[in-house]
Amino acid sequence: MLKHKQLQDWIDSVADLCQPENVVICDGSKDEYDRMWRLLMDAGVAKPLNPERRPRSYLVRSDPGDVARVEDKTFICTETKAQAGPNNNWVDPEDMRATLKRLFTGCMQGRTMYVIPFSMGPVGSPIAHIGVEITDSPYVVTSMHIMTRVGQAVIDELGTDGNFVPCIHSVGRPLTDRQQDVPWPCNPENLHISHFPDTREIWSFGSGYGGNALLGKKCFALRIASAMAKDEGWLAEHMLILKITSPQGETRYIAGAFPSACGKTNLAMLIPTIKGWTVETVGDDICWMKFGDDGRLYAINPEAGFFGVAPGTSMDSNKNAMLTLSHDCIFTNVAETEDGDVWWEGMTPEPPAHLVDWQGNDWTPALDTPAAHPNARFTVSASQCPAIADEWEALAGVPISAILFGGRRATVVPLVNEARDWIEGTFFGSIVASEKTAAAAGTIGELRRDPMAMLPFCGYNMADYWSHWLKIGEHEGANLPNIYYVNWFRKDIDGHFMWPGFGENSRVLKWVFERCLGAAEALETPIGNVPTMDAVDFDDLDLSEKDKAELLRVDVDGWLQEIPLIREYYASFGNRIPEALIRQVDLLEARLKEAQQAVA
Ligand code: O2Y
Ligand code: MN
Repeated sequence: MLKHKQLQDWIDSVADLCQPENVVICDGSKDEYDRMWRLLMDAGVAKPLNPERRPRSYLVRSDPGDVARVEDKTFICTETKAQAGPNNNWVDPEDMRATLKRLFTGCMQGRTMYVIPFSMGPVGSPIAHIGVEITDSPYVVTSMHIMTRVGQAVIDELGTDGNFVPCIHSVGRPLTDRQQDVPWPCNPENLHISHFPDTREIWSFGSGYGGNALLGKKCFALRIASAMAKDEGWLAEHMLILKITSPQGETRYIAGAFPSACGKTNLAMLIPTIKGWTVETVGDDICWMKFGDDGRLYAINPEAGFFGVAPGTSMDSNKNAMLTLSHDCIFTNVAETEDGDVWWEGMTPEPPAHLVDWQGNDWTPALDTPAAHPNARFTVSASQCPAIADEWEALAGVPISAILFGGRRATVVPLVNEARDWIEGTFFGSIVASEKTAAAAGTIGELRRDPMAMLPFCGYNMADYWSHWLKIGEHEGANLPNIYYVNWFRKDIDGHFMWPGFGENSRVLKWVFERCLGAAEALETPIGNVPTMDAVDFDDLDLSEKDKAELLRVDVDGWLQEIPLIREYYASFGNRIPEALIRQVDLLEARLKEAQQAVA
């Protein structure tokens, strides 16, 4: 019996509904972790990797129909459709509750119901929040052990009446009449990832994979937390957090929002190519920021681990990640080598001659299917990262000096531009986009907007979220971070990337760092402050003067072509769009026209 009556009542009510064979309160111990792996190995879904190659690590193969988070089965259930906004799939809460009652009734029969008390953020941090996930998946228990802080300390922190976000998860495959289990039970036909932002609840049914099932991550730390943050005056963002240190030993913390699969983990673990500079990791995916007494925004990484995409990760693209993965790691849907290790596309220039692929079939390079699933993942404790910053678990968080927004833009957007103020920065964040289709010369490819990289993760109407950002800018006594729009993905007319990326991105971070210190040059332009050619450290880079100028050029005609697209995008949010953002478009257009006329 728990001391927290509301928690105990809730556990009892979920057990009544789901009818599990037994209930286990998780303690987060090593013993519990090992016990889960024994269950998963007995079920035939997990196997230990060669301990000489990858100590204490496991390979898991999911059902081929359950390999990624599923946006079209992700729902936001607010009282009105307008509260969820055009950025979300809305379902009336009453209707969703009826559906969930039907799905969850008896859904854990023949299974164990695990209750996982977890903290998002270091236990006791004023920026952290607590959740409790109920699940019938031992794989989820192991992953939550790594990705969050689980156990008695969390129950103690809750005391008798502390707040927690209830998160209910089932793979949706009851075992009735001693039915034989399958290795990876799931129920994709009835998938529902449902969020109730008003009551701060998450109900997930039918998937055992990643963002659908590890409910502390996208469901809590972004969708529910973004709604909490709006009501409470803080920010829950899809951002990495890094620490940068100059050769003089000065440090600054930078947060960065980039859409999924745009290299956030690589940037968070970057090894600078410029002499004397270091970058350390605080977080690679999610950032919670609250105001400190000094008016600055203090950030924590609410997660305790990394759940990264394996394909493309290599000693070249992310050495720190590769070293992090050398032991105590879960690999899901990667390929297996003959000596009991793992492999994925991009890990080495050439694939091994023979592998077992992510579905358990023999694989050779002659086949035209990938050996690892493109969304194959590693799950690993952040504490194992060689680049982890000492203060990554600081209870007070770290003060953020700069925020980066980035998308994948082959055209128009320069390497970096700085917002003149918070409002302009919010505007930049709101228009971030990636090009879906190739652009013809002088045109823009079809744009997929992903404002603040939050499109799949904002738990309410995106226009209200922008209003919230603007309100943060009005916080009394606020001493806000600078905001930057960055683009590593500019292409030349032959379609080649113009910027080398990876470790060379440290050159942009250096300019941002120096701007925060008031020590780097910039030109005022229609799109904010852009570095002068000399202000970016291009030393020893194989770039022509023409390339450098092009990377920093303000493409006045290109930006002017974007103005009607931005207006059209804003119009899709109707009259909820903040006036201040409409004004930003007008101001930008006026400045661009002035610049155009000055050239003519
Ligand atoms: O496909 C999934 O279930 C995971 S998605 C994910 C995982 C880690 C970090 N970011 C993401 C994302 O989609 O942004
Ligand atoms: Mn992400």
